[in-house]
Order: sequence, then structure tokens, then C-alpha cells
Amino acid sequence: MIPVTVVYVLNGPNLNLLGTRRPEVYGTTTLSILEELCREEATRLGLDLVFRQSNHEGLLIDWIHEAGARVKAGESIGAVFNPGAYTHTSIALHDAIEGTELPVIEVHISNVHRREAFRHHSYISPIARGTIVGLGVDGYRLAIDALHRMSSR
Ligand code: CA2
Repeated sequence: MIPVTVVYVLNGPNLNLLGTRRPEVYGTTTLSILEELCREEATRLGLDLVFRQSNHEGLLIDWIHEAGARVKAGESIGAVFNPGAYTHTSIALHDAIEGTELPVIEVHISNVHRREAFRHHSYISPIARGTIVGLGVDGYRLAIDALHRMSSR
């Protein structure tokens, strides 16, 4: 059997509401359509996709640990991560990414820097390999591509 390489796409709180409300900020793409867009991009690059969303900080931390272990085992290239509002509050997510050395591209659908001041600070950006903000759901595809390029260097 040919071993598969996985790319994780992890989504934080309230992103299950994507495409159902606030289209002026987050667009009209639902989370399940976003999953399909990510799957197309992963498949194009010869990757398997693990796509998840949770409203619970501890579960996101568990998934980061899982993804970090799979990177260490040579089974994954890392994670595209939209931490939602935990971006602006969670030292625990920061520590999980730092502790596992998980390669992360942080993605935000909206341009957080054009929004309220409390969205301007990210606990994730200092330990992310890169960040993509304000490009809508297209940011996820670009982030998968960027992780793939980084892993092929
Ligand atoms: O722009 C982003 O991707 C955010 O991570 C989205 C978070 C927000 O707290 C961050 O500051 C920026 C919110 C996700 C909630 O998504 C919704 C989607 C539709 C309707 C309501 C919320």
C-alpha cells in the first residue's frame, strides 16, 4: 500500500454557522462546501484531507496534538487552522502548537485588521508558519497550497 500524506484543516468556534448568517462578513459558502473545496485542493496535490470543526477549545487542543504526532511520524504536512475567536484569547492553543511544533498556517476569512480592535491581536500568529487574512474562504485553498510547498522544500 502507498502511504498517504494528510493535511489537517481545523476550524474553531461558530464556524459551523458559515454561510448561514452574516454573509457581508463571512460570505455565503457553508462549512460543508468549504470542506469540499479543501478536499479538491488536497486531492489535486495528492494529499488526504482531515477536515474538522469544534466549538470546544480542549477538543481543538487534542486535534493539534494528534496532528503534531502525525507530522512527527511522517504522515502529515501540518494544519490549516482557523481558530475563530480563540485566536484572540487562547494561550492554551498557542502552547499546544508550540509544544507539538505543528506546522500551522493561520487563516481568517475576514480581514481581522479592518474590524474591532479586540480582533487585531492573535495568540496564534507568533507560532504560525504563516497567516492569511481577509481573502474569504479562498484563504483555505491558498494555505493548503502553502503548507504543501513548505513540506516539499
Ligand atoms: O475571520 C475569521 O475567519 C474569524 O476567525 C472568524 C471568527 C472571528 O471571531 C474571528 O475574529 C475572525 C468568528 C467565526 C464565526 O463565524 C460566523 C459565521 C457566520 C455567522 C456567524 C459567525
